[in-house]
Amino acid sequence: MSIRTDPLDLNIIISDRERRNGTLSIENTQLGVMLLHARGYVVLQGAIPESLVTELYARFKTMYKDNVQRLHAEGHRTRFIGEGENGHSVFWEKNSRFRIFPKLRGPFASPQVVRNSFAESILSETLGTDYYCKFVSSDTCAKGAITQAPHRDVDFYDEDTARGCYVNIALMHCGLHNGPTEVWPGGSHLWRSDKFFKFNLRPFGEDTANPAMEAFVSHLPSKKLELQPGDLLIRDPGMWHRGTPNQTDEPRTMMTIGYFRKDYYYEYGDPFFSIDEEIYKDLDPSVQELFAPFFNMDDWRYWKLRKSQAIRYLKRRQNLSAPLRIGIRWLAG
Ligand SMILES: O=C(O)CCC(=O)C(=O)O
Repeated sequence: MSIRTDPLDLNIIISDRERRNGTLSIENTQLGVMLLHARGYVVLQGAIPESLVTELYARFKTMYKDNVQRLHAEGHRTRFIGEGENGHSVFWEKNSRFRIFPKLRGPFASPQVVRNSFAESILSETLGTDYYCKFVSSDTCAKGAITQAPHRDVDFYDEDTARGCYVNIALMHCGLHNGPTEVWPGGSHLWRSDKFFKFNLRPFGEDTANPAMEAFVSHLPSKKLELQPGDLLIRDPGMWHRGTPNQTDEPRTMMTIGYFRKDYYYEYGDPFFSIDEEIYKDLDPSVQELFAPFFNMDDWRYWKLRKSQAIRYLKRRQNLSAPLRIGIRWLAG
């Protein structure tokens, strides 16, 4: 009896030869690029060595525990918690989902994590060789998290290719039992915004119920993705997806890193949540290159980021005068 494999589970298994060379073969690069383009995602199985995943996960668990304590200390009054005095990570929590931005030190700064050599050929073919990294974060789904609304993570595209790629790295078994990411496979370059807005389907915003979108996507096939520790998922942030609940007591976690084309500014996330001047200087040159636009005053992204930071800072301040509030709204566009 033959066992049929779901084609949506078919991905790239890195061969011994590719592992020795440290890069994907031309055939696998082409397959990866096409799957990302047409299906919206591709998984590179075993892209991160086991010893590194073990170290990442151990460090992550400490950071998570620390942050849960910080959240409790705040009496859950705030959902956004900035850098602590002891070099704590920036994070926020919504409905038992944590987005934590680790500092790029130790294993988190490894080029195998931030500039993975197997993902490189797929990313540079999709985004151009001069793509940049906007943020390094993690998605943790703890017990109590609810099913998110289906959403996309990026504006609609006018052009026929993705403007960015999200990379998720599983730090543990992210299975069907502990809150898998559900995706609606498909090339997002085919989706057009006008119908969504005209029919009030609200393509963005995962944390508020979206019955119209739920009704629509219930007519489309979806897939809950399963990742083994060290698997690396590359996905188009325009592909519909959502987080699902974790029924277990152990929070499910994976890293989430955002890469973008050099001519596109992605508002979400901030590289300075993970790096500062000092950390930047210590980074491997291949990783440093990904953040260089934010340290170069001649680069437009340097100023764009400073402007967003200033607006974010001002928005958080209470008791602003009315003219200042209007000014901020105008600046934010
Ligand atoms: O954690 C996940 O599985 C997905 C989370 C997600 O899509 C989000 O928070 O935007």
